Amino acid sequence: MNSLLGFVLISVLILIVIVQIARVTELAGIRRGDKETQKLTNKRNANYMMWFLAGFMIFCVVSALHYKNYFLGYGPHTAASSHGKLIDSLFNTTLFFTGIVFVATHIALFYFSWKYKEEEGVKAEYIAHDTRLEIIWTAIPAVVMAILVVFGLSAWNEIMADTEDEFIEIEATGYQFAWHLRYPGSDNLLGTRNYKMIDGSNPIGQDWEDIKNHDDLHPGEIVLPVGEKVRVRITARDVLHNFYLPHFRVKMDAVPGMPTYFVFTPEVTTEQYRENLKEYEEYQVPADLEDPEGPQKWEVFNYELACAELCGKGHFSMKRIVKIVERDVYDEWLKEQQPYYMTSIRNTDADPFKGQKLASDSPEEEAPAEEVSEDADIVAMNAESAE
Ligand SMILES: [Cu+2]
Repeated sequence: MNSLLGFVLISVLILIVIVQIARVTELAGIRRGDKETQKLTNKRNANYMMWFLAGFMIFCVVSALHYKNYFLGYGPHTAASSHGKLIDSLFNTTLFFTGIVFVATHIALFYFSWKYKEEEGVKAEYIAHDTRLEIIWTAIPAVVMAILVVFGLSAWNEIMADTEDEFIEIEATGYQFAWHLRYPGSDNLLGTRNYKMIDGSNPIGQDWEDIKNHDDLHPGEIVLPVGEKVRVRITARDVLHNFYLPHFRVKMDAVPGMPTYFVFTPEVTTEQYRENLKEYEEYQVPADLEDPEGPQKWEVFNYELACAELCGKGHFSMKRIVKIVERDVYDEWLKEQQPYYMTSIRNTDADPFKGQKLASDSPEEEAPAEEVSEDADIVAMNAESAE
């Protein structure tokens, strides 16, 4: 942070010095009233344009090459989901065409400033209209854009198609400022919600009359098995948020009152991703610079869920860890999670079934009763209804 500040300060100072020198030179020229000085300045400025062009182009290429292993889509950061590869290739196609335009227009911009600098006796030509030119600079971008749109649309339709196959459904609700995550529990069904029911003990407005809600889990992180299709239901509680899993190329707006979704299949476990990072120098450095003996960057890598919609001053804090694991580890983890209803709602005033027996809240395959809750009454009840 300090070195960055120093760099910015020095850059500003150098800029001020250059501007001051230029002003002094200019003033000296005006005092002399010299036409030659004017000519010289024009020439010098034109040459600066060419130097800037060369420097700028070299800077772009060198910095891109230097940082390529940090970019999504390059080096170790190839997509960790099956559809992500399609997005990456689409991105590279777009980059190819826009790259050509970027280089060509910048060369033209600075070259023309050099070539058409003021010269004595030369007057600029005035062209009001040129049909051929108009056709060329309309047709070429139109064709290129059409190609990109066609590719993009077909990829969009492929990626956004909802799934008929078997999938794991989870839910993410964005709010200022965090994600509330929900897993369907042992019945594999997410219970109904109603925003009017949101209160201190019911953060996403689950309807406790709906028994599908009784086994729903509220974990603090996303854990998913590798190679299995996941459908994420995405909603928001207050303002626009955006469900963004950069490493999986998953990105979808979270809109209050309008549920959206995204279907994807993670293909690389967190462990494998770390192993891939290990191969690259950039990640073989200490994760914490203050602790050179500590773990290296690749060792502490974690996938993350971010909010990609600037949603307020706590926007940055919406990060959540995402873990992709083998199926058995996932099953283990699932077993450890406790239904929110059982731990926080059951037999409180918010529970519509307070004091009543529930046959449905303990299906046979559910974890042993003592793991579900410490509450002795519930344990007894569960044992009863399981018979
Ligand atoms: Cu947000």
